Amino acid sequence: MTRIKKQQPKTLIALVVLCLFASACGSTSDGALDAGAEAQSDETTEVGDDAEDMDDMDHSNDDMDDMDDMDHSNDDMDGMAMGDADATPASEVVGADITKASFALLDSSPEGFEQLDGVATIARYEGTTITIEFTGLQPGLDYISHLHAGSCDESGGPHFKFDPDGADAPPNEIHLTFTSTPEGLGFMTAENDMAVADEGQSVVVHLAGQMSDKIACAQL
Ligand SMILES: [Cu+2]
Repeated sequence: MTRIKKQQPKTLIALVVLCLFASACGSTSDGALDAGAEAQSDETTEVGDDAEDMDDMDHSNDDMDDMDDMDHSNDDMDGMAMGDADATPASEVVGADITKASFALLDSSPEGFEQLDGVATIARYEGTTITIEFTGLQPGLDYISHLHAGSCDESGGPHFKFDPDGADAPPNEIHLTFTSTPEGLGFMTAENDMAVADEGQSVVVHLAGQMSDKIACAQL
C-alpha cells in the first residue's frame, strides 16, 4: 500500500507529461487526474509506455459501468420505500407463488370500519411482492400496513423481519403506506428483494399513527 501511495505523484506527473505530448488525451488536467486514478486502481505503477497509457485511458470506460452499478444501488434504495402504487401488483408477478387472503376486522379496530372489505396478495419468488386493496375505509386518511410474523389469531403478532436482529424498518420489514380516496378506497404494492418463508405471516392494516388500534388482518 505505502509503496503504491508513494508512487502516485510520479504516476500523475508521468501522465500529465504524456498528456502534454499526446493530443488524444485531451487538454484538461481533469482527464489526467481520471487516468491517474485508473492507473492507481489497476495497481499499474509503470506508465512509461504509450501503449500502456492508452490501456489506462480505455479503462476510463469502466467508469461508465461503475455508474451503471450505482444506478442499481439506487434500486436498493427503492426497497426503503413504503410501497409503490405503480409497481407490478403481486397477482401479476410472473412465475411467483401467489397467495390471496381477505382482511377480517380485529376486535381492536376503531369504530367506523364496519364496511371494510379488503384483500392482501403476496407473491413469493426470489423476492417478495405484497399488494393490498381495500374498500370501505374511512376516506381521506393515512394508513399503514405491515407484514406481521404471527397469525391473525394473535392479531398478527410482531412485525415480520427478514433479519430478526435487523432494523424495524424497510427493507428489513415490509411496510405499505397509503391514503384512502374520498370514496374510501385504498391500494398499495410493496416489493422486496428478499424472500419470505412459505407461510405463517399476516398483513395488518392500521391508521397511521395509531399502531395499537389494529383495524384488520389478512392471514397469508
Ligand atoms: Cu402492523
